[in-house]
Amino acid sequence: MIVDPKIIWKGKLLKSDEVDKQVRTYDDVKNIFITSASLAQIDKDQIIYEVESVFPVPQNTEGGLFVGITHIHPGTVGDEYFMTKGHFHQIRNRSEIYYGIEGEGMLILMDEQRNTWAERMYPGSLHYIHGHIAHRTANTGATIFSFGAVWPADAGHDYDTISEHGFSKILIKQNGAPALVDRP
Ligand code: PAN
Ligand code: ZN
Repeated sequence: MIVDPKIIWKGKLLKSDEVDKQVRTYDDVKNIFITSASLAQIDKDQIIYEVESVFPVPQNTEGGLFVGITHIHPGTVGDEYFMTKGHFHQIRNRSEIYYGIEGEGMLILMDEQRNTWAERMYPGSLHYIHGHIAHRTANTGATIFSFGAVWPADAGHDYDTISEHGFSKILIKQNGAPALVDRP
């Protein structure tokens, strides 16, 4: 038997019978930025990022994989680039693959000892995110930054640790270029 693929992943297009779509506005994620909302001068409905995902197996399936695409809009809040919330995986040892598709960005990584570093992302760049490493992405370009991700179906997302303590470094636009600096 020969059948058509159930998922099409072509550039920044992810197509399947059921694509889950999440939209994160500034109002949804304003607390991830150090810059206070009163100074930010950003519309609360401004889209910061969108995530489209396909879940071929139920959540928490051991051995299963999920696939998704994240589109981060261009812009800054104060001098902080638009970015994702970021998370550790709930099951800490679960790793993940990120893949740069369009535009340019940065992958910000932090271990459990709060050491933070970053990798440039661009079309064709591939990033192996080891288990026990928190990950967040930022758009450092002037156009939409899109990247693909593949992660274990049972990884889960621990957002609380990051929303409580943040990453130990933040990515800011300094003299027009990205700089990773200590969180004030
Ligand atoms: C990604 C992320 C996606 C959005 O699919 O979930 O880029 O970032 P936040 O989940 O931090 O809002 C992934 O890392 N999945 O595990
Ligand atoms: Zn993840």
